[in-house]
Amino acid sequence: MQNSKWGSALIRVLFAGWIGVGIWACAVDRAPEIDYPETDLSAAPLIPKPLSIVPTHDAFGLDRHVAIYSGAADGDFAEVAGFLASQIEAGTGLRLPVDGENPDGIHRAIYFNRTASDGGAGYQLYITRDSVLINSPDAEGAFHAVQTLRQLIPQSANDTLADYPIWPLPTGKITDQTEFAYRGAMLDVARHFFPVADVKKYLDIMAYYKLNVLHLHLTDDQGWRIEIKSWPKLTAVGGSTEVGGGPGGFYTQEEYRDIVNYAAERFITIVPEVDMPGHTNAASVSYPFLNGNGKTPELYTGTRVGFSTFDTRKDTVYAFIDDVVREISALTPGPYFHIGGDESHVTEKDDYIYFVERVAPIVRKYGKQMIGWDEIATADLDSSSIAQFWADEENAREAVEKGMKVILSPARKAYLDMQYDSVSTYGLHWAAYIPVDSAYIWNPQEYAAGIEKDDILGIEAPLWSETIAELAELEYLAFPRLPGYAELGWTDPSLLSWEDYKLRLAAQAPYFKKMDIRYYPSARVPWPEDFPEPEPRD
Ligand code: TNX
Repeated sequence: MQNSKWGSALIRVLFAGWIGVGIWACAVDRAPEIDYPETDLSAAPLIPKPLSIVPTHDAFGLDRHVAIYSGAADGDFAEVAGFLASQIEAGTGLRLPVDGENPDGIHRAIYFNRTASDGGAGYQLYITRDSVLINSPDAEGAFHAVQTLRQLIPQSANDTLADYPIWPLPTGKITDQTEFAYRGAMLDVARHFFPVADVKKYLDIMAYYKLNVLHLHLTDDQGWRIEIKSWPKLTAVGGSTEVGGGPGGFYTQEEYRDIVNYAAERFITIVPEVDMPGHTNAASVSYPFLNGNGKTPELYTGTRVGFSTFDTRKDTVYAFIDDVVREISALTPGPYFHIGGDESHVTEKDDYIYFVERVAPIVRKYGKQMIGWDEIATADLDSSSIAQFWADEENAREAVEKGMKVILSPARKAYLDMQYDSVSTYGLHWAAYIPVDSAYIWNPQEYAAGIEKDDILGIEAPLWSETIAELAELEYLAFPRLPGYAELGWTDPSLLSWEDYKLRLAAQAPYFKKMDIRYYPSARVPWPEDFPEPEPRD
């Protein structure tokens, strides 16, 4: 099965390569003979690690003589080709023509080629001395190939090979596909608000590591962060502060749409979360009827959890929720709506279950699949809902028994807001201290008894923001742990080891620097010696 699959894939690829070279022969001049220094594709510090790498120990010279061809009549491939060109320009200054007609002075080319579908968001990348060929059944796979290619571009050009700069890429063949369809990160923009630009930077970095879901925790006790036109006080009142009493903030619908589009250009799905029936103080301050206790609560800027609840037996609460789900769903092209559902400590158990079972059809009515934190599995739900396992393995197993898929975010391994150790700045430690190696050394497919690969939609690394107010602080907690979760979501676990990964992680330092990421320079990672640690911002 495996063999014949690779066999037919190989024939397709050879065929496509042959066509590609045919096109190339018409489009390009003769390449000058250049003696490249020895290269080894298998030594490239790629994250996530690809399924297979076969090095051929030569080089493709990325230089001003390269053109990009997206493949005729493939609109979505052309967008991916354009993304590649813009990233090459940002990294090297080279402005490579995309789909130009026989541009002058072109010696080499990067070709996109659509192949028959074989699933897995996968791609093949063939790098020879004269061409780079990206084979994929769809634009998503081609986009993943582009990320691999970006990671192969040296940080600085070689200026001694010719009288112009050349960035030599190691040659060989990479065959790759993902282990899990859902490879997520979460930002809590409710405890502290983070503006659109910060979210976009996170999306840029996520895409580089092939993460494909950003879950936005949009509401909590301390703040409501998304404009709802039919209930304007949610943001006018509920969005007006944050933990510590800062000014808070919120996304207008236009800004949220901008985030959604920016993510979509990077093949990232936005999952909006409105956390209910607990974690709802900000909503109830804005509209006091929601909590049903006759009291108008005050804005909350502390960090306690589990003290607020909606009145789950009141029809007007569901009319409110219907409006919220309708407006957010209309702005969200992705398939999911996250209802929260965690830590509803002051909601009676019966009321909680009644609530989840009443919200499920509302989410379905607006065409979305419901996700909730693992507690929702205690309600009577069908297999279309998804449980996000964060704390209670029993809940996760209950979800699996109901045929629901599970997203793995176990707090002891996957919570980016856990401190690295007892002296590291920022973060909490209620679940664990999570040093960089511990964050990586676990197998999602074996983490919880009774939860098998087929039950797992994917993994997600949440970043709660009680202790972080600025982007630099957010980055301190997310990096360098985030690329490890990207690898756990993407790569076959049998290929992974910390000893190998830590070297590839250390090699990310120049990328972190280029992106101005204020990462935590953990001593467990052998960072390049001549490389400066990030300076605190300001
Ligand atoms: C638990 S995880 C929470 C959040 C907190 C987080 C802090 C989850 C579903 N609920 O409300 O922010 O711990 O680590």
